[in-house]
Amino acid sequence: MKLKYKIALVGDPKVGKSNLLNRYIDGIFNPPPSRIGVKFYQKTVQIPGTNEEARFLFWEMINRRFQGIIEQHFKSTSGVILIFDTTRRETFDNLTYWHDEIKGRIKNVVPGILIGAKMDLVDQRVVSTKEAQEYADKIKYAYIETSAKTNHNVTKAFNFMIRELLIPEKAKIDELINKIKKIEKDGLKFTEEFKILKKIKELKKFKEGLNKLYED
Ligand SMILES: Nc1nc2c(ncn2[C@@H]2O[C@H](COP(=O)(O)OP(=O)(O)OP(=O)(O)O)[C@@H](O)[C@H]2O)c(=O)[nH]1
Ligand SMILES: [Mg+2]
Repeated sequence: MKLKYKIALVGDPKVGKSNLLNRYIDGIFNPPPSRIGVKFYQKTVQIPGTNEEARFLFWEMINRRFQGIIEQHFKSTSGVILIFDTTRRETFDNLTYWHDEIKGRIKNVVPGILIGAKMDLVDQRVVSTKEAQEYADKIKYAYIETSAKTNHNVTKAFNFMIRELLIPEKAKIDELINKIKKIEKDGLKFTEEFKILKKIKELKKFKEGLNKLYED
């Protein structure tokens, strides 16, 4: 099974998109800024207990001048991370705009999460956890607060996203197992039956591995 996902990070300028990705992928905070139109970050993770891997390609818009490129990338996006800055009210108010943008550009419904960034800046905080959670509930996204600076909840946030992406994958595995189980075993050679059992075992292991992927 080839698992490949493209995930868009969307939100106002300077909310902390790059730093969240830099922290998650490279374990660093505040690297030199990039000037290119669309920036990509890749993460490949081995699925525990199997020889398979899942590939995640994250991308963030850097400059809206690159509209054409952005359109193209949105087409194949499989998940969305919506971000606002907990210290700037307008970045929270603009979420409605961003959410509409996403809905307009991505045809299929894709899973998403909402991130409240810079939670380390406690004294400057202007958006409460409660109101952010309420907005997330409204748009049916999971909500989590992070700090790229202190590395609080960063991996957890991406694991939330991964979990959302894998839910349909696991449903597909269950379907496949059920289909295999329904195969008429009468008249099958022992070796064929053995193969079927082996396949079921493999699929179950794969599903277990997917569950482990976002545990920690
Ligand atoms: N205290 C604190 N500052 C942060 C955090 N994340 C980002 N910043 C700061 O916020 C500013 C913007 O961060 P970026 O990661 O560049 O934000 P961005 O959304 O990628 O910005 P653009 O791509 O330019 O729109 C920088 O000055 C960062 O140092 C955080 O978790 N805590
Ligand atoms: Mg950036």
